[in-house]
Amino acid sequence: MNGRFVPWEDAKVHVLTHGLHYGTGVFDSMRCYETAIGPAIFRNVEHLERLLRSAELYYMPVGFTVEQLRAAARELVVRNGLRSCYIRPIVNRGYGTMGLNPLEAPVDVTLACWEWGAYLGEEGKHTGIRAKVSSWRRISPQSLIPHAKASGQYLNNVLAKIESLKAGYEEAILLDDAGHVCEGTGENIYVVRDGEIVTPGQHNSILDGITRRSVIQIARDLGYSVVERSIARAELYLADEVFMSGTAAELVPVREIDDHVIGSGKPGEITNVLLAAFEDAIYGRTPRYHEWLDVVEPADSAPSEPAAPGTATADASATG
Ligand code: PPE
Repeated sequence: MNGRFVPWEDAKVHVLTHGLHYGTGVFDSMRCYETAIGPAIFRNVEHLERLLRSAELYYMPVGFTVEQLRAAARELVVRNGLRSCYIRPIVNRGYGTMGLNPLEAPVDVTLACWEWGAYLGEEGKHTGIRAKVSSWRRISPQSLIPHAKASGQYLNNVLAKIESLKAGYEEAILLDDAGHVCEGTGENIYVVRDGEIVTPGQHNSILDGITRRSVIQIARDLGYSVVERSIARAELYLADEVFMSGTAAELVPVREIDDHVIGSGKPGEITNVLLAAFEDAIYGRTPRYHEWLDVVEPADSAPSEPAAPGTATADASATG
C-alpha cells in the first residue's frame, strides 16, 4: 500500500477517499498459478501496463514503474505463502479533497491478493453457463472509456450482473451502443460459426482483455481462423459454440443465451480444444507460452518472519 506491506486487517482507507465517492480509480487483475515451472503470475507485466494506461486515461500519475509493481506483486504472493491466487492492483484518488476536481487528491497505489476459485462456478466451467442479453448497454465511448479498467465504470457491469442473476442466469451479455455484441460483465466473448472463431473488435466498446489476446494467439497457433468484427445479437443464438474469457473467469463455455440452446447445449468441440490449450498455457505445460509466466521468486526472497496470511499490500520501493 503506497510502498509498504500492510497486514490485511490494517489495509484501510478514509471514508472520504475520493475514489469511494466518485469512482475515480482504475484497477487490474492477475492470477498466479502453481505451474509446472513454479508458482507464476500469468502475463503480469501486460496487466500492469494496462493498469498504468488506464490510470493515464483518467489523468492519474502513478508513482511506481511497471517493474516496481511487478516486483511488488511477486513479493506479495511470496509473503502470503500462496502458490495460486488472484491479485488485485488498484490505483485510486485518495483522501485529501472532495468535489469533482480530483487533480489535487493524492493517487494511492495498492496491491492485494487472495485465493479465488471458479468465478462463474465450478460446474459452469465444465458444463457451460446460462447467460442473458442485458437490457443495459455497455458504457458508451461517448461518455466513458471502455478501454480503461476504471472503478466507476463498473456500475454499468453491476447493473447488468444483478439483472441477470435476478432473472435466474449466471451472467449477462452486454451489447454496445449500436446494438452489437460487446462482452460479459467481466469477460470477453466469442462465437464459433462454421468453424470460425469470431469476437467483437476494438470499436465494439470492449475491454481489450489480456486473456482475449492469449486466446486469439492460442487459437491462431492451433490453425483456427479468428475474426474480429461486429457481431449481431442473433448470431449469439445461431452460433455453434459460445464461450467467454477473463482473468477471474478464465475460459467458460456458454450453453444457453436468452433460453436458446447453443449448439448441442454442451461445451463445443473448438471450445474444448481451446480450453485445454489455455489450461496447458497457464499451468506451464506448453513451453512456447512460458514467456507469459512470471515465475514468482522462491522463498529465499521472502522476509525471515513471514507475514500473517492475507497480508494485503506490497512495498514496491523495497523490492524494485
Ligand atoms: N471485460 C471486462 C469488463 C472485464 O472486467 C474483464 C476482466 C475482461 C473483459 C477480461 O479481461 P482480462 O482479464 O484482461 O482477460 N475482469 C476482471 C475483474 C472481474 C471482477 O469481478 O472483479 C477479471 O477478470 O479479473
